[in-house]
Amino acid sequence: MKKFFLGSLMALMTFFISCEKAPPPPVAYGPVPSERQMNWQEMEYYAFIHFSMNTFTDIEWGYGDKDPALFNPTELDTRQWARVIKEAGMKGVIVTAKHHDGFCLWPSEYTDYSVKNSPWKNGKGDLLKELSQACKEYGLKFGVYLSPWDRNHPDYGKPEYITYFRNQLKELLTNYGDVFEVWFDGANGGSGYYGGANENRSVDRKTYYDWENTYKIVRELQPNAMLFSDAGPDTRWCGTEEGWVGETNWSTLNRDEVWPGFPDYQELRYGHEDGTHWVPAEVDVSIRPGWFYHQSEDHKVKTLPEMLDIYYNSVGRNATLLLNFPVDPRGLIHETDVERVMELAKSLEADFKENLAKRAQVTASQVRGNAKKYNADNLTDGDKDTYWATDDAVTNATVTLDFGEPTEFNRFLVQEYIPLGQRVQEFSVEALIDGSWKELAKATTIGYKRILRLPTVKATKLRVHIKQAKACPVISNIEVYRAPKVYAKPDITRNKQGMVTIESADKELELYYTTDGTRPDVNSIRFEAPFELLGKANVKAIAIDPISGKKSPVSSENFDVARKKWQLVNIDDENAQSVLDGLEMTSWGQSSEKMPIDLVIDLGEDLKLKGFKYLPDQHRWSSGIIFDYEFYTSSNGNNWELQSKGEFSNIKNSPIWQTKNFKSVKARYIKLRALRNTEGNNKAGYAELTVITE
Ligand code: FUL
Repeated sequence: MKKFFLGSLMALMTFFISCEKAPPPPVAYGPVPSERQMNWQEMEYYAFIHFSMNTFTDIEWGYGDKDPALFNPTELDTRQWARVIKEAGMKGVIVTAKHHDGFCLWPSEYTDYSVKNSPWKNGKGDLLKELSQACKEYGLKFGVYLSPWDRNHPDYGKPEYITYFRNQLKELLTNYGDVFEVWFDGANGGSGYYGGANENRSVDRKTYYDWENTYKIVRELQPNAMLFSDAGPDTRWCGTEEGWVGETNWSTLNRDEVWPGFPDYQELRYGHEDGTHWVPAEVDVSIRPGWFYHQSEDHKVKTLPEMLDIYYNSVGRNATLLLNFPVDPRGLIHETDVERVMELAKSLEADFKENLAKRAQVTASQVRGNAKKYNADNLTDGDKDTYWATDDAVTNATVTLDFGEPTEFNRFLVQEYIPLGQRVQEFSVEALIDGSWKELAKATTIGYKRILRLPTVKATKLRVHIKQAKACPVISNIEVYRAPKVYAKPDITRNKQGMVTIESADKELELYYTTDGTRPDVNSIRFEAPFELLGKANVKAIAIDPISGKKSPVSSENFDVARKKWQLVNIDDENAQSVLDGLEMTSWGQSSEKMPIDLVIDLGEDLKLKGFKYLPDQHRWSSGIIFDYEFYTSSNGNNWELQSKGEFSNIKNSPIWQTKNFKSVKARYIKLRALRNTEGNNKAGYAELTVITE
């Protein structure tokens, strides 16, 4: 009897628990994503390909007047692109079907300015067909960039052009299978060939394209395709091409106040907190300085630490990442770019290898209606459709992850359940270390995904404190990782004053150096602050993990005498100091009525010289790269002796350090004379100039 009674009681309890009356889910707050936007957001990381006539003419913006015969890739292989993209962990690709110069990568029925008049495959090729097929083979989504601005078309600026533009759009949307995104560039109107008119044509960017009706074509032919422009409507530009979006990044936008080319475009980096529409940001950035391939940028492919920053500052800040490969004139993604993107893939795989949150017990300071349905363990169940939520009135709450034992971590990932809107305005992450709570990070928005890189700590608990939200927090996922360190070669620089700085991409590594050319190790001098080094020296540096002893590769810099006493003669422009500051990315230039242009320097003392080194301006739009030069020395600044003369061979394609040696001579003044630059105009630019002494 007793047994029976107990059994019935248990059954009754189970019955009550399973019938627990959970309160209804929170009501959606503000604008929310459409299904199309949701699917796209989950792609997170996909590729951009810039490949067109510009690849063969070595420019970024074609004028629209180049002969299609120039388009002639010799090894074009879209399957190589797809393979690299897939192996790099990306989910799709967007290709420049037509860039501003109007040249089409497909044999459009509506123009002759396309691959059909190029030697590639005897005019029988269709690059979009090949790429869309390769995408199918590799399981990638396919997208198109169609430039609204067309510097080739005779009708650009007139109503007829809109018909042409829409006809092209229809071709792209009907002949190549599913399209996941259509990319409309914001750069619009200006000078161009325009069928031979060679003139300036400006358009009213708000009205000329009648976007509403253009968008309708996309909705009708490809209902799942995302529409990109500065202003959306589905995804917006992030307001920079450097590879980041604001730490505060709202997916909402006052969409009707924004249009391509609107002057406050920097707002796009942050979104509008109370925006009227859901228009999440996409971060577009190139793996090299330019969007198109230039041999001169072969040495400027972004480094692994830079690539990691891009990933964490885009995907890690509630945006998607659209990473560009400038395909080279062979028609391949360049080897260096492949190597780099694979290094990134490997690093990310290591960073997110084991989700430590799965080991933790998760509890919250408050659970909506105390109902199991909204419990904190939904945060680690791997199901994106379950979430933790609080009562409507609660906008300040904590979630605690108890690891049960001291656990090392340095990455924190959190996701809001965005089908109910973006809510969180402010949160922090704390850790229980040796019995006391320590704040590791303060942050603002979350959105679809937020990833924080934290200092490495060993803690038994992690606590997320949602400090402020626009409505009760609704969080679907939390992950915690222990990412390995980044062992990149340290950077060594010396400024004009002779102060040497050594920097490591990973701030948790210790730095050691030598100045006598020997290999540095833990017994060498530890770098803690810039140190003075006035004489000639070879500085070598290494970054070492103090715990495991693991080491970075060694970096090495050869410095000659410091430029502390040097003075630029007859130049009172402050910016000119860039020539002597030891930083490769700062530069200065002079222009004149005609060549030659001289740069004269007083070394402040007699030195025994046997050569000089010149680094041209390293910027994307650099000007004044000196090609033909003469180099003089003088003991008094009046009588000059020619020491070296000639050209900086291949400097246009490879703008790296140029070293010239000459017979040893004692001098106090030097003069670099620019006779001709790579553009044939009257400019001379410099990132750095230094000497080689005896
Ligand atoms: C810009 C264009 O002008 C560049 O050439 C490039 O296509 C980039 C993705 O967008 O606005």
